[in-house]
Amino acid sequence: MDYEKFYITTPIYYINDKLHIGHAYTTIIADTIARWRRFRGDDVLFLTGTDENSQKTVEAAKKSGEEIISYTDRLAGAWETAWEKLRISNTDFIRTTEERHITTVNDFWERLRAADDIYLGKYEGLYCKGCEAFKKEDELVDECCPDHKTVPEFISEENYFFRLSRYQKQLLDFYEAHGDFVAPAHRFQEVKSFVEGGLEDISFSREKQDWGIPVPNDPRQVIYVWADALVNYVSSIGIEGWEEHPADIHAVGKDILRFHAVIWPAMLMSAGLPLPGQVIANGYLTVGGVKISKSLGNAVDPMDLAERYGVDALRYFLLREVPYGHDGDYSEEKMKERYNADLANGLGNFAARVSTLAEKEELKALSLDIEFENQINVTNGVVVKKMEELKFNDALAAIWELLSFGDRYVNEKKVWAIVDNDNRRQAIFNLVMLLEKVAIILKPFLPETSEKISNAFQREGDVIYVKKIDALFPRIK
Ligand code: ME8
Repeated sequence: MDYEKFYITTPIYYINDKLHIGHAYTTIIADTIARWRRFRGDDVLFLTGTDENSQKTVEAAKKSGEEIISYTDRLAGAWETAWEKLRISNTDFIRTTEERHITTVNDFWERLRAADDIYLGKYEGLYCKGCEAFKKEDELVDECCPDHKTVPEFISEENYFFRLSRYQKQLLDFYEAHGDFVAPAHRFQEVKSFVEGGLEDISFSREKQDWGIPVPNDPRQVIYVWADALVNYVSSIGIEGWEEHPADIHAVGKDILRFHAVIWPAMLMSAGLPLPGQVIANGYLTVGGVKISKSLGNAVDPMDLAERYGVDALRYFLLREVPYGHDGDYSEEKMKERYNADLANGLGNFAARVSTLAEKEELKALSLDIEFENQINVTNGVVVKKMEELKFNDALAAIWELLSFGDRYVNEKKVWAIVDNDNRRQAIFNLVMLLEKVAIILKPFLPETSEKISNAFQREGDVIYVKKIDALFPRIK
């Protein structure tokens, strides 16, 4: 078969706590794209994992009174299980404490050093532990990190630096030549302005830390979280694998876009390795306008939502409710509203209606009425285009328009009451084909539901049997 390789990644997440809906959001976006690509025939590598070499891990282990190794094993296991429960279709799960990663980080460091891009210097400045990042005064609000609402710590130490400043022109040229390197476009603009403003060399190691990957040939220092974490994308497939086919898409949140769109490409340039195809950044999920975060204590548990509404309902809500790249506010009322209106009344009701009509008939394959054929083609075209534009919400809206078209047809034709056998069968055949098409195209978005609907269809020769599809999404009060 003639398929193409496609490689997509999520951020590797910190393990100082269990996951919340913000992490699930980015991972579900990446999963939808991964499934979409498979659906279109690509051979997909999909990587997620855990970022363990952080002071956050040390503190969290201490807090829970565990040895750090057993703590990291337990938490990484919990994240992996959570992704399984959410039906995430990742093909690899990387932990930064794994040997394959440590080896790659060492090789990578060697390459940067050989390019004369690593030097020892003195760092003085403010550090936010929540972000694991150095902050400038003008990034603070009331002297606090705007994301973590904590006062950063003043640090003065000897560090290894990365000559990021050297890459300003190369980065700008690269952005110029790759007009969709960052999506959505407004985020790319932010990245370009930042780089145009000038780049300073950045600290790539930390002193006096007892947890993390030691700097090669200088065990007094550990490699700074980001210089370590970003390399995970290469560790999964090896340097040779990356040279052959680098990541096509890094899916991240806007908080870490600069690391991925500025520092990471510069590191790859320095290492003489190819650059990823695209970095896509989602906005923040908020509650009452405030970013959901572990440290702010306003986390929403996606596992609880998946339990109560179903995994597909959670996926549907996140993909449909929030235009990609923008912030979106979460509330249980909105979740329930979407669920009842679009899933219980919309898709669920339509599937029940059509399958009820169809189960009483012996349906021979007919040719589809032209208006159905047209409508289905239009939907297909819109979905393909919207997926290219990362407008998941519009792609879903288009599928729901197709459902409404089908619903209107049932009502207007009063299909259940058509007396003429041929006419009735033709009408029902149209509807069955439409429902089957919906099930197929929903596969990347709502994998479980798609499967449930498809399983209700059975073909024997040119006869199609349809089983009744009972409440896919029972109404929730
Ligand atoms: O930053 N809304 O890990 P992290 C939307 N280890 N997305 C959110 C979100 C929210 N409220 N909160 C978190 C790290 N996210 C590093 C990454 S990658 C080489 C290293 C998502 O556990 C979003 O994707 O803090 C964000 O970028 C990521 O979780 C941060 O996860």
